[in-house]
Amino acid sequence: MSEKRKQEIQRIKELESINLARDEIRDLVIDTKKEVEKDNDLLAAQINDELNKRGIKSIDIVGAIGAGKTAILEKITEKLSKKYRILVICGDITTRVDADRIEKHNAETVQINTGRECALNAYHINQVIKNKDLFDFDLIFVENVGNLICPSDFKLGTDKRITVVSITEGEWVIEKHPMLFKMSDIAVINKIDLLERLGTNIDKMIKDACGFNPDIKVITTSAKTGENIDTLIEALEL
Ligand SMILES: Nc1nc2c(ncn2[C@@H]2O[C@H](COP(=O)(O)OP(=O)(O)O)[C@@H](O)[C@H]2O)c(=O)[nH]1
Ligand SMILES: [Mg+2]
Repeated sequence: MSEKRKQEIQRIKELESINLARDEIRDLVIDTKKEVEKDNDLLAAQINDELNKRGIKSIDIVGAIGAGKTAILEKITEKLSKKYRILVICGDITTRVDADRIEKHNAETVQINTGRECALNAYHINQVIKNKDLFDFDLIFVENVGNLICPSDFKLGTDKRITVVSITEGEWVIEKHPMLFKMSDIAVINKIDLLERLGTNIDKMIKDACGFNPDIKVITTSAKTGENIDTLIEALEL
């Protein structure tokens, strides 16, 4: 990530913290948040080293509830399981619905229930990889808790991050969530099978994503019809 983008992200984070506490303790709150993040980032880097050492590719998927993260993973794992041994780690506050769905498509799954936490963090992922025999896998996917805000605070140690939005969320959804797009390698705009009905301005969505992050690859998909799922798989550069 470029220095300029890192600085932009830091500025947004400090802006968020301004309304967090009374004047006297505000600096302390901002510093504590920075420390928590630094600690998480350190562990994420260790996780990434460990996975790389073992030749395991890893990708995490973030996005709002209902954008189609699980549906996309169902399609991807179905195709890739012919070639790779896949582990999918699913984050959800209470259920294992997503893990059960994905398991039907030839991938092993682990469900993490976060309780009230709105995002997975590196400690969750570390817990899983410590307790798994990593020699059993070539590829790890992580589906984060459905949320477009909190996951931007926590790197997970994966090689790539995909952010998924869908056209049912409206053409402003990317414009309103700069952070995740700045931090992602791939932006997926899903549910394009519904375009005719909804008339969502996809060109604006693509322009917004590229405006936040000139390096991002934007791919429009339908997890329902399978359109462009192969293009997404290519973009994973496995
Ligand atoms: N029409 C249409 N529906 C989709 C598509 N992708 C997902 N869905 C539906 O949207 C709902 C939410 O999908 P899900 O994969 O659970 O989203 P997640 O919460 O992001 O994991 C489900 O009813 C899916 O069947 C798509 O590309 N087109
Ligand atoms: Mg899901």
